[in-house]
Amino acid sequence: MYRNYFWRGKAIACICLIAQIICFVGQKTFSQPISDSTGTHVRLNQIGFYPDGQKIAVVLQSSGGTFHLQTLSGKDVFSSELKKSNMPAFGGIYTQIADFSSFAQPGKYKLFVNGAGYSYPFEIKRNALQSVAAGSLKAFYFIRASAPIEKKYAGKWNRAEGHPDNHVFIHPSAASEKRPAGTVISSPGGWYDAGDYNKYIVNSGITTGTLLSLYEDFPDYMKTVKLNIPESGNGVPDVLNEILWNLRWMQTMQDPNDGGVYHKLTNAAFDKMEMPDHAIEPRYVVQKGTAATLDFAAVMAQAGRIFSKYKKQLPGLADSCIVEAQKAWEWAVKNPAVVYNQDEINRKFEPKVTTGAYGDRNFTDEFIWAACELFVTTRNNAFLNTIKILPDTTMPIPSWSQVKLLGYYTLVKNSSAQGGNAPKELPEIKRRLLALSDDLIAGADDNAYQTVITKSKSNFNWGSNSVAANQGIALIQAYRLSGKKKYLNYALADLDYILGRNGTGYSYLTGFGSKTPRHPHHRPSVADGIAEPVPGLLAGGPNPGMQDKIKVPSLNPDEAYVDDDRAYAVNEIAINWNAPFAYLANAIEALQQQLK
Ligand code: 9MR
Ligand code: 9MR
Repeated sequence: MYRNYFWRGKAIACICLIAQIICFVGQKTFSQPISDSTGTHVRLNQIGFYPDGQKIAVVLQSSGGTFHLQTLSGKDVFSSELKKSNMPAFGGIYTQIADFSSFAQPGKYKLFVNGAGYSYPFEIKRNALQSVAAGSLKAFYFIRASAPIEKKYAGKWNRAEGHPDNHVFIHPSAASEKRPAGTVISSPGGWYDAGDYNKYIVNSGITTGTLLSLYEDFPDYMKTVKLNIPESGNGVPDVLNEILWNLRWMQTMQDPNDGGVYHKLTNAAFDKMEMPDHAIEPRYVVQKGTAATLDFAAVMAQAGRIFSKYKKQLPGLADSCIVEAQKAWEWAVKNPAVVYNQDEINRKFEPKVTTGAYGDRNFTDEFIWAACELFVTTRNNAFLNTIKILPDTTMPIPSWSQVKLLGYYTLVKNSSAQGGNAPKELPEIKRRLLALSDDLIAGADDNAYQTVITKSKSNFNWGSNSVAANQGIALIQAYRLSGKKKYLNYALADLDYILGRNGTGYSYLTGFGSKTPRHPHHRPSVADGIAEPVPGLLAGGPNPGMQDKIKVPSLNPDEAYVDDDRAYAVNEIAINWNAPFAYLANAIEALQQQLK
C-alpha cells in the first residue's frame, strides 16, 4: 500500500515536472516576452486617446493572438487580432501591433494580451491630453529663476527664490569700452536652462520661439489654457505670461551700446546638486556671439508681432522688441562670424567657464531664421535680400544649433499676409516642407513601434525625445499647409512614443503616466527632499552615447535609457526639450477633432 502511494506520488510529481517543462518551452517558443525587468510588455500612451483618434499599442512578444480591451474591473469590451510588425525593432525582435482605433466609447481601460499581461490603465475621452499638454507648460513656472516658487501655484514643490541675478559681472571675454570687465549689470528672470542653473541665449532662443509659435499657430485654443501662475487673470493668455518671464530676461542680455547679445549668463562652473537658493557662486555674462545675437533677433521680432495684439496690457513692449530685434540684426550683419569658442576663451581669460557651451559654428541657419521673422513682422524685404533663403537643399529637424526650419515655418504660415511681397522662394519652401513630411512618414508603419522617431537610429542622440517632438511639429506644419490628416496622425504617433509606446515603457514626462522618470538630472528635483520630481519636465530620453559614463541597460538606441539622476546624457531635463513637447501636445489637443 505504502509503496504504491510512494510510486504514485513520484509519478505525479514527474508528470507535473514534464508538464511544467513543456509549458516553459512552449512559452519560450510561442510567446516569449522580450526581456524587461520592470513594467509591462504592452506599450502604449499611458495617458489616453481621443474617441475618434488612432489607438495603437505595441506588444513585446513574438507570438500573435488576440488582444482584449477591458474595463478596469476586467470586463471585455473589444477584442481583435494582434498583427506582427513588418520590421524588427533595433534589437532585432519583431513586435505585435494592437490596433483598437475603431473602439470609440469613452471610459477607463486596460489592454490584456495572453502571455504579455496587462497594459497600464488609460483613458479614452475628448480632451484626453489636455492635462499633460498644460502640465508641460506649467513646468516652465517651476523652473523660473529670480522668483520664489509659491505654494499656491506649486503645491509641495514650492521653494525659495534662487539667483536674483541683479549683480552680474561682465566676464573679461565680454569686456567692451563702455562695459569693462567686472562691470555689474542686472539680468534677472528667465528660466533655468535644464538640470543646471545657467541661462543660455542660444537655447532660450529656440525654446521661446517654439512657445511663441504655439500661441501664434493656435491662439484660440491657447487662450483657454489656464496655468495658475502669478500673472493669471491679467488679460494676457497664460502661455504668453510664462513666455514673458523669459523674454524680459533675454532683453537684458543685449548690450544697449551696440546691439550685440551675450552668449550666456552663467557661473564659472556647474553648481553642486543643491537647491537654487543655496547656489550663490558669482554670475557672469560672457562674450557676445553671432548665434546668440541672431537667435535673439528672431525671438524679439516674433515677440513684437505677437505682443502687438496686447498693446493695452503691455504698453511699449511690442515696439521695444522690434527695435531690439533690428539692433541685434545690425550687429550680426557687422559681425557675421563670431563663434562662441569656450576652449579658446578659457585659454585667454579668467575665471575659466566650464558650463554648457552651445558652441555653434555655422550661422547660415540663424541668419535665415532672424531674417524671416524680421521680414514677416516688419514687411520689409531688405532682411530677406541680405541672405540666401535657400542656401542648400537640406531640411534639418530643428534643434538648438539648427534653426533654419523655424524661419521657413514662419514664412509658410504667414504667407497670406505677405501678398505681392512674398519671397519668390516661397513655393519651393512649401514643396520642401511637404517633401520632408512625406519622408518622415514613409515606412513608419513598417517599424516595430509604428512611429516616426523609431525609423532611424540616428534620431537617438542627446535629447532624443525632443527629436520626436520636433518631428511632430514639422508634421503639424505640413498638416496646416496641406490639410492632409495623415501628417497629423503621425505627429500623434510621436507623441504616443514619448508617452509610453516605446522601447523602455516610460512615459518620459515627469508626473504624467504610470511609469515616469523619478530621478531626473534636475537639481531641485534631486535636492528638495520631495519623493516626486518636479512635474511636467521632459527627460532627454534614450541615447546610447553614455557621455555621462553611467551605464544604460541596453545599447539598442531606443532602449538606451536609465532613470538615474547622475545620467545627464539620458535623464536631464531642458527647456528646449519641454518646449517642442508642449507645442506638440497642445497642438494635438487643439486639433483633436480633426484626428482620424
Ligand atoms: O549638471 C550638468 C548638466 O547640466 C550638463 O548637461 C552636464 C554636461 O555638461 O554636466 C552636468 O554637470 C556635471 C559636470 O559636467 C561634471 N561634474 C558633475 C556635474 C553634475 O553631474
Ligand atoms: O542639448 C545639448 C546637447 O545637444 C549637447 O550634445 C550637450 C553637450 O554639449 O549639451 C546639451 O545641452 C546641455 C547644456 O550644455 C548645459 N545645460 C544642460 C543642457 C542639456 O543637457
